[in-house]
Amino acid sequence: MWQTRKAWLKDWAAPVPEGLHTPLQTAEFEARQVGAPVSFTVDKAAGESYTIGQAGDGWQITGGEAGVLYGVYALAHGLKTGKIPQGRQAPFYALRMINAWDNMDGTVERGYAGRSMWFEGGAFSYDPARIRQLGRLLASVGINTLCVNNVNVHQPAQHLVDTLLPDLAAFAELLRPFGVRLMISIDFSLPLQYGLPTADPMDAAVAAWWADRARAVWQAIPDLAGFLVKADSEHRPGPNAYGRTHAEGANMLARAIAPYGGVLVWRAFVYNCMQDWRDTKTDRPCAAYDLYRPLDGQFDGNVILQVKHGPFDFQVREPLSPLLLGMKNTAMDIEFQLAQEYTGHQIDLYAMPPMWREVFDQMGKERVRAIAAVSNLGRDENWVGHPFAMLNLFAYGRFAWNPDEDAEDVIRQWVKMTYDMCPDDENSLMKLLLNSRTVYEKYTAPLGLCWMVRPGDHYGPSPYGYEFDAWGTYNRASRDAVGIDRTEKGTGYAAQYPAELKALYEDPAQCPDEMLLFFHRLPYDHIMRDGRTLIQRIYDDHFEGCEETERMRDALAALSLPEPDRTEVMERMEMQIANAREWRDIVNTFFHRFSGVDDAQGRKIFE
Ligand code: GCV
Repeated sequence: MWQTRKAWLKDWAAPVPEGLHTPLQTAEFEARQVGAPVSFTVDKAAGESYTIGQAGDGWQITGGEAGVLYGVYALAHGLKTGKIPQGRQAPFYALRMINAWDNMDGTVERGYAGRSMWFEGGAFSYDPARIRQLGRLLASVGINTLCVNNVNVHQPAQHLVDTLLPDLAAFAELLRPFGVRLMISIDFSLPLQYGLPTADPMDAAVAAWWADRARAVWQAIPDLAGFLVKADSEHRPGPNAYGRTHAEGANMLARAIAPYGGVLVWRAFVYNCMQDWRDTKTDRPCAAYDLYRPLDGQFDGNVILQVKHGPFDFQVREPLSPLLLGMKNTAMDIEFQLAQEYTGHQIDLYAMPPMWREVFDQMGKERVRAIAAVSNLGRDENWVGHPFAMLNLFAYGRFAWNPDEDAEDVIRQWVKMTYDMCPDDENSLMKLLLNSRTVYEKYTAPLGLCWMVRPGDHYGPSPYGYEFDAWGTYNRASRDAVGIDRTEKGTGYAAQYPAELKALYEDPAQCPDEMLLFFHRLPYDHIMRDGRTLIQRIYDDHFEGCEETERMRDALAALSLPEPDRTEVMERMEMQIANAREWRDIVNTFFHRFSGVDDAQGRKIFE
């Protein structure tokens, strides 16, 4: 059970009792575990903010209704890490979401931590004690919204807006005392299932149908946060079928839910997934900007356009989505993926804070109004499959609250709160995690090339697996060169960026190495900034990345990790090493066969 494991909530290991109804009651309960008296002053106007002060031999927390709960968790964390927040603390983003891709049959799309925690057999099915602990888990890192069902809405999740409403309401009730509100994913074509001849957003009967549904939904769950919609994306229905724009589609839904304060989160993950690989003009990364930029300013005030952080799909390395820089008059949120779909399936280590730091530094935190992340949680005893994958959930909460967080500092906090280790071990684990993304990147897809992953499950190497497919996912490796020219002379993608960035990316001599093959098609003998050839750099990264996984194993083995984490971590490390070897050998052989160039250091490359 969770209670017996070492985790950052280990001081909060007692089960959460039934009968808590408000965040204040939860705060009062949690305060009993702090080990010193805590008193609360609630000022409703303070919302989610809080201030922690000393009061005699105890503590005084002042804040809004949810704020006092965040305050008590912050106090507990601070006592553990030695850093109690000073002064008034308030979240930078008001909407801090987890998007669960849970299906009602109990499966989790791209889930690597077991089955759904709340769905099974086409119905809600859960252990209420576990859901209360989920509430604590989310609240303790400041997450305030959970979208319960997959953006790919399969039956019977369509009934979340009618016959399943009582079940949804009961589920919402369990999370409400933790300040966590629900959201649901809806299917744009739903009116068709209910006998309407069309789902055209400009049809008055369709709009009335949605308005009626919204009334019923908010009557059952008055604090529902809103609807999340994947439309015209990967065969999902949407407004395009009726010749309508995405602004028209989103606004119709937004107007239905506006009277109840609902937000309409509309995903911008739209591209042609039926592309002919022979077509070299269509370039998938261009798609979202081409579609949405002309609609800038046309969305209603309660629409939030949800944009994945990169223009493809959570690849190991992508540049920032140009949409995030280009939409000046549209409320947006940025979407991250905690589920490690392309980043090692919660088997391989991939700590995300360094990536998020880069994203916020490049984008500017003000560019988006909210933040979302695809969940990495499941029914597994340790919630996340790999014990260290919890770091990503924790760190996501931290960045959602304060996007100025420092990656190293967040990782260190998580280590401190999770394990009782000597400072040397703490440091060594922190460094290993901080470096884990670079290691993963080295042994997988080189220099910003994407999609070298096995089609379907997206684990392990398959350099040509997506090459002749319809998904717009090509590296176009040949005897002479690899990569796609995305400059103005090529697909023009780089021109979607502001001038300064465009200039940087357009010039192979300035383009950051890690993005080089994302923006350029280059010959294998292209000389990199450090003097190595492109092909040698590919070989070196793959050999080094693989060797580094072995060094990671040795470093981990030397740590004083508690059981069962130690066994789980070491088992997964062996799987990671095997995966890294597979990547190294397949990618190196792939490029050796094309280029005919031998490794300058004479290391083993298979024929
Ligand atoms: C939920 C990728 C994933 C899909 C996912 C989709 C999305 O294509 O592979 O599983 O579907 O992204 O974000 O909608």
